[in-house]
Amino acid sequence: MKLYGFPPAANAQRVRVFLAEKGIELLTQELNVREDHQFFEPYTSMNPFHCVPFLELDDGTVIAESVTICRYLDETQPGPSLFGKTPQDRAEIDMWLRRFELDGFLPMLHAVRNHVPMFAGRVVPGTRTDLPQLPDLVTRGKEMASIFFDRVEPHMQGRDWVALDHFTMADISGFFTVRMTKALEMDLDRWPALSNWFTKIAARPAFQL
Ligand SMILES: N[C@@H](CCC(=O)N[C@@H](CS)C(=O)NCC(=O)O)C(=O)O
Repeated sequence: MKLYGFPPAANAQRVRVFLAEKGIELLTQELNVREDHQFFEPYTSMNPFHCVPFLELDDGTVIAESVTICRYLDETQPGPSLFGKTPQDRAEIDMWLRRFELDGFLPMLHAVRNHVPMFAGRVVPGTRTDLPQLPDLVTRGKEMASIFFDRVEPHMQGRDWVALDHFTMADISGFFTVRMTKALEMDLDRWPALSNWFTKIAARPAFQL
C-alpha cells in the first residue's frame, strides 16, 4: 500500500494529520502537483481526476478523495476510530463532515482558487484551463463561508469538539476548512468559539505541518 501526496497540498495534509493522530505509518511518495506531475504516467492513469492524495492498494486498486482514504484506513488499521463506533456516532460525525465540506470547504476552495495568483489557470482542481479567475466567486465564497460560520458558532459555544465529546475526523476536516480564512484574509475573531477551537486544534502535535 502506498500513499501519494504533496506536502503543501491541503487535502494531502488532511490525510497526513489523520495518520499522525491514529499513529499509522505508511509508505508514501511525493507527487509535485505544482509541477504538474499528476498529468504524467503512471499517475494520470492511477488518478484521472489528477489530484492528490490517492492511495494505491496492494492489488493495484486506487482510492482517491482524502476523507474516503481516511475512512478506509480507519476501518482497516488498528486504533480507536475517528469516524465513530456506533451508528449514531458515525451519523453525527458524518453530518458535521458533510457540513464542513459542502457548506464551508467548497465555497472557500473556489474563493481561494479564484483569488490566489498561484491558482491562475488552475481554478478547477486537477485541470489546466483558460477559465479566468473571477473576483465575484471570491466575494461569494467568503459570503457563503460567513453564513456557514454564523451557523457553526452557536454550536461550538461551550463545546470542545465539532462532533461528539472527543476528537474525531470532523475536527480534522473542520480545521482545514477554517484554516482557509487565512488565505482569504477573513477575520476569524468574528466567531470567537470557532476561533478558540481552531487555536486548540492547531496546537495538537499532529497538526504541526
Ligand atoms: N476532493 C479531493 C480534492 C483533491 C484536491 O483538490 N487536491 C489538490 C491539492 S489540495 C490537487 O491535487 N490539485 C492538483 C491540481 O489542481 O492540479 C480530496 O478531498 O482529496
